[in-house]
Amino acid sequence: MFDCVDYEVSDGVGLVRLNRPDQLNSFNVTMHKQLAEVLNLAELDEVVRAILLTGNGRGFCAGQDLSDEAILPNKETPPDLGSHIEQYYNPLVKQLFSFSKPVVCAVNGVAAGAGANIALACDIVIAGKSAKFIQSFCKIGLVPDSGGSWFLPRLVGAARARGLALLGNSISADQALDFGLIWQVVDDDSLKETSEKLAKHLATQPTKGLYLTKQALAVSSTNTLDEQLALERDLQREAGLSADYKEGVDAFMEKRKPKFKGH
Ligand code: T3D
Repeated sequence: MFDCVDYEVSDGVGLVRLNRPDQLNSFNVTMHKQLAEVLNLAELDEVVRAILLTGNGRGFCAGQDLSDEAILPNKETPPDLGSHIEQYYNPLVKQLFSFSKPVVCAVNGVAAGAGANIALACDIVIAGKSAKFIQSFCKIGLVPDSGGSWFLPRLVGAARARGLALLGNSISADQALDFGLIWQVVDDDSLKETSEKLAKHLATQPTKGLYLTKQALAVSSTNTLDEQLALERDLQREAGLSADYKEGVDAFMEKRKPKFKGH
């Protein structure tokens, strides 16, 4: 269907693979547009109850394609990176972060610049042992974007966020795990199987309840305890009306496995 993004649906999972392997899946405008289209399809498709995002080839994503005309410096008309970010990266990060279904990211190789931070916008990040994470922005005079300056301090704390953002060091998957940046590291050979298994599991779970859970977690670090308790009350009220809540309780009482429908 597309050339820069592969998309297929299987067992309730929308499998999205960035597909510019020769450029380490760095973003050009076409890949942005195709990814946005695929994510919209997955959001609207009731059959899809989890997303798995990964990359083709040896890299996950090397961030912005630095050879792309749209962002090249030293032209007669200087580039407006702000408007490029507003048009492409910000909507992408918002969409991934607030997706109504769980988003698993399988980091199959280097994740640099915006490529590192779109992984952090996903709900659960699994990396292959050889993956690397690099906040490359500082090396080319830019600022962490794609939510990096928001996600990093929340995930790893202020000191590590500063170090990562100001030094731009490449950190290994194991170090990313140790820092609390990601959920799990697995052998490269088992990344595909492990991440697909996890996404398939999530696709069988109470999708609505998971979405409400994401909403609670998304705002907890800026809410007061009173605000968060009030939000939990409201979200729980909504969850309590779902068919999956009824199914979960019925299955427990009947000592059987629940069959969640996602609503
Ligand atoms: O408004 C805006 O859009 C601004 C937004 C910016 C967001 C950002 O993401 S800024 C950060 C941009 N990304 C980078 O600075 C990373 C640049 N890449 C690298 O530093 C290295 O490639 C890696 C550390 C990621 C991987 O290194 P390595 O040694 O494994 O691979 P390589 O040989 O450098 O790259 C392989 C090929 O991919 C190579 O092409 P070639 O020589 O085989 O034809 C290389 O040019 C290409 N490639 C890698 N990254 C990019 C890229 N081509 C274009 N843009 C890239 N970002």
